[in-house]
Amino acid sequence: MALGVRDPAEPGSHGMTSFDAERPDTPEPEQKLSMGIDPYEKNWMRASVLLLVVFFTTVTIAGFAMGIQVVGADAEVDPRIVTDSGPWADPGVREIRPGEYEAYVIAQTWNFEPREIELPVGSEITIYVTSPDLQHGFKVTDTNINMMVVPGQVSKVTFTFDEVGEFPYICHEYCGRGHANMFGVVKVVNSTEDGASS
Ligand SMILES: [Cu+2]
Repeated sequence: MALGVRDPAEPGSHGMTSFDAERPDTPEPEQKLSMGIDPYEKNWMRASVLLLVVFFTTVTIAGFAMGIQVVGADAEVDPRIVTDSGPWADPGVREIRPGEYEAYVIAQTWNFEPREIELPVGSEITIYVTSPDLQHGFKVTDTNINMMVVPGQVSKVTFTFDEVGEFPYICHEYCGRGHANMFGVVKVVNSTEDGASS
């Protein structure tokens, strides 16, 4: 027999009964180890559950109370033919109602079409941007207009320009060699000036 191992058949040994008698004592420490969760670990678990609740709440508020949605099918276009017809065939600014404008902007390597959007001060503009080639960005400086432009989708933002001035717009998604040349400008002019689009 190996050292320390008791042969139940051995004369004088207690056989299995001796093991059974010891059993209630031995598994106890093991049980305690597997059931116990460290207080720090518990706190991390609480924190991660709390974070999930926070994320879920913000997404719910954004989606239902603020109406922030991912792009739906109605804002999808075919990037291969988008510039062939409709407003995208003639990008630019149009006045749709007095003091209300819309602009269709094409972002493509490596240019914006149009490169200039002119508006009378105080007017509201809805800007639609799409890309026929690759991913670009559309950010108007000194405003909170900041959109990703994804081929096949139309990015849309409505903004009121209350200050006279020039607000350059740039591509802020690196799109290749000519990326740095992708810029344009929103010119907000006094409504009395003649230059405003009509
Ligand atoms: Cu770019």
